[in-house]
Amino acid sequence: MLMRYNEVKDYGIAKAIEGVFKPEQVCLIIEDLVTSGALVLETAVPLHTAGLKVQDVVVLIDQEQGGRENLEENVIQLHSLFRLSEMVSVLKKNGKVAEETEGIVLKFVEVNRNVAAPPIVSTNVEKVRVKGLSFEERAKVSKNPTGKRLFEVIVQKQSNLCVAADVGIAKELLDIAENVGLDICLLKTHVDILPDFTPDFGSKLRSIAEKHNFLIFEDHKFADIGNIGIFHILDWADIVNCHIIFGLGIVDGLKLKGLPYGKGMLFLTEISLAGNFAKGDYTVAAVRITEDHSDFVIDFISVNPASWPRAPLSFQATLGVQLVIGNDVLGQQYNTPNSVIYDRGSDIIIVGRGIIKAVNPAEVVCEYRCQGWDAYLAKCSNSI
Ligand code: 5BU
Repeated sequence: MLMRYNEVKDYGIAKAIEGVFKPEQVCLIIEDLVTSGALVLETAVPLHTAGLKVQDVVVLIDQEQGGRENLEENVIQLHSLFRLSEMVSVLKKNGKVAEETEGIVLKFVEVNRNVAAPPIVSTNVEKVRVKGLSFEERAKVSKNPTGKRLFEVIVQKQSNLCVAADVGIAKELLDIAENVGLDICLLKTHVDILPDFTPDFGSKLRSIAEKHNFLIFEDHKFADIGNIGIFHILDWADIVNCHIIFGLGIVDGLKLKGLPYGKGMLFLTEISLAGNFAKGDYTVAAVRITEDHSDFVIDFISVNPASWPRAPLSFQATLGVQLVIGNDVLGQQYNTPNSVIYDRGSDIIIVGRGIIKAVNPAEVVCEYRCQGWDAYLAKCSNSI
């Protein structure tokens, strides 16, 4: 009997799966009910990654919202004791629920039958490693001008490293940009943490970016429609990001303002912080939307791209990277450059404190850059 936890805590067993097992053993998932199947797939991925074979799931009730079909696509068979529509009809026949209740439930089933297909989590691969597209190939197929430029810069500089410049003041950020600029393809900023922000910040950062040939990614996590705000982010940042918790208006809004200037977007599909809600149906919806905006959306911020069937074709940037695996007290979950790029199939590593809090950032940045690039080369030559 194994238990799967939603998040890995830094206390207790500190593992996603608790129990005694051997790789290659067959593991049956037991759930109370299934709707779209997203939760079962979320459970299946760490089990699969731990070497277990997941082929069947037993549930009490199938709510008939696409779960059976979605699981089948991922080679997992659903066995339900009851289907919701059958159950309500039996209850009605035996006088346990009113005809009206039966009608409401049957209507619910009918309306939601095809809800939310989440087949992005593939468990039917023997190994999660994927052979990635090369950056040269990505540059050729990218529909967004900034995306194309980013891939070209990566190739020219042989660097798939982005530094997250989370520092206290603007002057420090500009110093970091100078110090690490030669080794990076992208600099990530959080402009709203700079108490000394002045309107000339953008032009100063841009001139460093041009000198050292890197792009600027403002990790603002736009959410609401409305305008871009006091930082004039689209004047100086090449790439922005957003999530869609508040709906799709934000994608159209940013595209309207950014695309005429060739700007690009990295879409938040998964988050590296423990206990976040960017998973399951959210991730599915986010991936779908990006497909409709490929002129603007360069691709994704993600954590586990190897578990997506289309991972080899999509471009992924991943946060939560340090030279050793671990967590911080605020829930950041760290993986190494190799595990992020080679094992999980990401493309760019985004490193913050691992570099900027190092005694000598300029030295450490080389280590990350080499590890990230070597992992990329290994991934490209991967014959799996
Ligand atoms: P770190 O020092 O490498 O943990 O910095 C990570 C940075 O990335 C920090 O700016 C976070 O706000 C940011 N971040 C993240 O950690 N995880 C995510 O999924 C996203 C952003 Br999106």
